[in-house]
Amino acid sequence: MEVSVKKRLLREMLFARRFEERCYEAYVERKIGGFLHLYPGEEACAHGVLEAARPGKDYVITGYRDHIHAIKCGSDPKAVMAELFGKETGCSKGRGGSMHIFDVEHRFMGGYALVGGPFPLAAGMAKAIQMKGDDDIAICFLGDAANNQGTFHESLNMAAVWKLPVLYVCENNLYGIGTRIDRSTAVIDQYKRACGYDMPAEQVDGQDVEVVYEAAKKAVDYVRSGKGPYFLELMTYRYRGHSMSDSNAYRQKDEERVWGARDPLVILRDRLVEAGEMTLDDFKDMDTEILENIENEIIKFSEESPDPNPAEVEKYVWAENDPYVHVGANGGAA
Ligand SMILES: Cc1ncc(C[n+]2csc(CCOP(=O)(O)OP(=O)(O)O)c2C)c(N)n1
Ligand SMILES: [Mg+2]
Repeated sequence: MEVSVKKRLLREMLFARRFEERCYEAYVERKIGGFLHLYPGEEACAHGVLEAARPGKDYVITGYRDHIHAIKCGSDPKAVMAELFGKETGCSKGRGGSMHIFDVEHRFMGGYALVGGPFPLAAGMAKAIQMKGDDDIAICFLGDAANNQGTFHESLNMAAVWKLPVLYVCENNLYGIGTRIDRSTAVIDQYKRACGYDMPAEQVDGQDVEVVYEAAKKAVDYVRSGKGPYFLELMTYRYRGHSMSDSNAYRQKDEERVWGARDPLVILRDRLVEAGEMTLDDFKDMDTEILENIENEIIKFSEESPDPNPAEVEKYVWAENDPYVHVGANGGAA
């Protein structure tokens, strides 16, 4: 990987870390409400995989831990933050919040609250790509616990039967909310489960963005060449609790220390510093610039944006034209 790409990835991952930490603060300040699932610790996963693909052109879908995937696809961070603030300028017009980031222009297809929901949706996107004869691919990110849903098995089976251009990426952070993987899952190594659907699968270190990139490049090339689906498992760790309502009391401190010592930003930063490509001061300057940008541009924009107009509460509701579910002004069915 070229030095310029490594430096850009370091900047993007540092931005992702600071963006998410600022979300945490804004939640504590009650500027963000509802559910909030953060990504610190897992940055190398989204960045390594999408760097190897065509972000903004390939179709990307994930679960509720979704802000950073959208931004890497090209979504404006201001529109993502404004969405979390519930503002009209948000990418889902403030109606969705954290779990429902969506940006069709950059082919970021969401943001889903239902665990396992994106597996079949990604297969459907891949089927559409295949029918159109395009060389795009669909990339579906999901967690380790999601693989215990029936949708995982149904989707991987059909993806293999139809040789769909879909890359399934498992962000294995060892936990589904407070349940450690060995208490919920018979087969611990997730990549082995994909073998039941006769597709190539690999497990790699999800903390080293270069390792993720190399593995993803192989996977993306395979899928794009029309050979069918591929399953990539990335071993990673989230630093915070599952969501803001999780006090994170169930993990051993030793385990947190081991993973904390393999921080994806530190791994890449130290590699660049040791190679003489940057200094620690350069890194600090980068950090200061990013923090200022988040505060002066992104947070300011989100705070100053208008709330949605309550009179438009039904505006983007798909069912609004259905006479059987629409509740009219008189309170009865229209
Ligand atoms: C269909 C469904 N069942 C249960 C839940 C509750 N739930 C929310 S997140 C979660 C755990 C998912 O863990 P994992 O897939 O490993 O993703 P991670 O949060 O670790 O990124 C569960 C069970 C849900 N949202 N949807
Ligand atoms: Mg998990």
